[in-house]
Amino acid sequence: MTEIVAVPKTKAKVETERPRLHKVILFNDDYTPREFVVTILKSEFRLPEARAHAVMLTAHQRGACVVAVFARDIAETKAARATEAGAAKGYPLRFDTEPEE
Ligand code: TYC
Repeated sequence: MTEIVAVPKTKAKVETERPRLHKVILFNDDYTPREFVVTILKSEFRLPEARAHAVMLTAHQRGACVVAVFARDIAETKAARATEAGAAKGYPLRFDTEPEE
């Protein structure tokens, strides 16, 4: 028996894109104490004191500031935990995530 095997002329090209990193963004509000924001940036995001203070100040002055970038699930978990830490104290402090370009 003669078997006819069709050989594909083109080779399937497998391209896996690297998963995008996600930014954690801190938003300003009128109620959360500055020191509390700095404390959260240090404890949840491991920012050194000076960096935490600079990020807090930029959000305070400009309305928002990128805290750091992480893999998506880590960014989302940290943003949620940090937002919850503020809510637990009755503050409207908000962190969100956004994919990097
Ligand atoms: N604007 C707040 C205040 O004056 C401090 C603050 C800074 C709050 C940054 C949130 O993301 C923030 N008490």
